[in-house]
Amino acid sequence: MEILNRMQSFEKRAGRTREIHQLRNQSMPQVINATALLIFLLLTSVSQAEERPNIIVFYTDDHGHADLSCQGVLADIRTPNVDALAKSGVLARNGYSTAPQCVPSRAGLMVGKFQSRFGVETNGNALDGFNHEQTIAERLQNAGYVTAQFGKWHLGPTPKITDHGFRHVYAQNSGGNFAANITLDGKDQQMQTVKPTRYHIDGCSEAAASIIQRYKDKPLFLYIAYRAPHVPLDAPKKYLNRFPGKMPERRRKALAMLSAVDDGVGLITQTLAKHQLMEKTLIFYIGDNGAPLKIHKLDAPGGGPGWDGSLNDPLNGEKGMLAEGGMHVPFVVSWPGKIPPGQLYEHPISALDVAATAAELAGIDSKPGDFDGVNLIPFLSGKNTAAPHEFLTWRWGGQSAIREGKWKFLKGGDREYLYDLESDIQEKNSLLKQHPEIASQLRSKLSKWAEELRPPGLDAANLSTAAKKYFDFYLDGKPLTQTRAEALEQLNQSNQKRKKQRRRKPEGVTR
Ligand SMILES: [Ca+2]
Repeated sequence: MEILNRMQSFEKRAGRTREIHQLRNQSMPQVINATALLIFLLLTSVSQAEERPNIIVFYTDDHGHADLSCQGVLADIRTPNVDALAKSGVLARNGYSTAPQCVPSRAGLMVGKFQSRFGVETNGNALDGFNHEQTIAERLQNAGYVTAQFGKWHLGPTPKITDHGFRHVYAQNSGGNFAANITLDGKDQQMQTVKPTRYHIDGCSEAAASIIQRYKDKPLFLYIAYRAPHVPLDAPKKYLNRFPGKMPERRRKALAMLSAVDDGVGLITQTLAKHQLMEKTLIFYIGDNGAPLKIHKLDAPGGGPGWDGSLNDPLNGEKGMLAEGGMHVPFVVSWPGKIPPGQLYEHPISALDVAATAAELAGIDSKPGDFDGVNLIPFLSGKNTAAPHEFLTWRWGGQSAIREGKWKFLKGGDREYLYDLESDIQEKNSLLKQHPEIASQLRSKLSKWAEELRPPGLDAANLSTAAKKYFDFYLDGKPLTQTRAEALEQLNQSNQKRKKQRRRKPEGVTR
């Protein structure tokens, strides 16, 4: 009877009390048969629960495509722990974020739908649309996952992160005060403004490792969004000292911040390994958008906005553009035992795929229109060798783009470009005149998609002055209108203005 009672307690949770009740009123042979059936159901339920993996998303900020050592592009970057993650699974050669800017990119990732469907296309848009959407964290939380957010949010006030499906919050993206309802060692506290006691990247990693330790027996969803290497470039000596060579100071600082991120990835994977959780954990590592270079890559002293020291090589363009440099980002996926190791994956994939993949693995029912992405696991495991997407599409502030196979059609205001990315990943030679029919087909698919957005259409916004300058320089090969010295002077002036403003207005809880 004890086993029966235990089964009843388990099955009650699974909504099967009726079968147990019937079982109590049956004769012995029937009980044996029914018991065998229940034991089977019990075992399969347990195994289904066990099969639901932890899902961890590392999301870096303004992290250029070149800046993982496993990309093999530049020799100065060192990210051994992210390299090991890529080696254990997939390094995506064509991994994309949904926008060349923080807010829309994060909104798309969290909801799993292209963000202009709910009106969050650029940093300046109101977040009402986002606030009405269900995030993947909410869906996972409803499905029984323990959910936790670390680092940068940028989708509304940090104390409200819990309204978007995160039970635990350790929101820190600057040296200023931050909002947290857990301590560094993963214990609960009231949501409160907290003074930092660690470098923000280290604090996020430590808190995340504590949560893994605390919930080692439960399915977890961790969103670890380091504000790195986004400005202000604030790496402490410990990390700066790892890069002693001659180089621009902004480069050294970016390398140091990314080294702190890499240590964090190492701490998380070691914590998972310590509890034999690596094979039970799907990990994504994705950049939110390309590095800002501000054309000149000024090594300007005094911090402030400008080049963040990261690089998009060999891609053309930068943050704020739908050229490859703006949204073709570092993208790694690992799930030992489920995704074969050592893969370079060539088909284009998107940050939108994170939510669709997570929902499917968590057994969440979804309806058409819930997600724009796909479950990547059949593709990355090799079961399905087709391309995960027929095409990928973007729209951001007067720019729009579509990639289908090797072709990319890009539109900025009235300007149009067609690139063969297989032979021209640097987007140097537009083939619009040579292949007008391909451009026309892609334009028509892109237009059709854009009709579903809010507001609809390809020309819903104008190309900004800054973007016009970028298009002139990166895509149209026009000479620069501003010299390096003039750009430096302008940056220094804006830094001084910002410092004065900051003195007048002390920093509060980060947004
Ligand atoms: Ca960003």
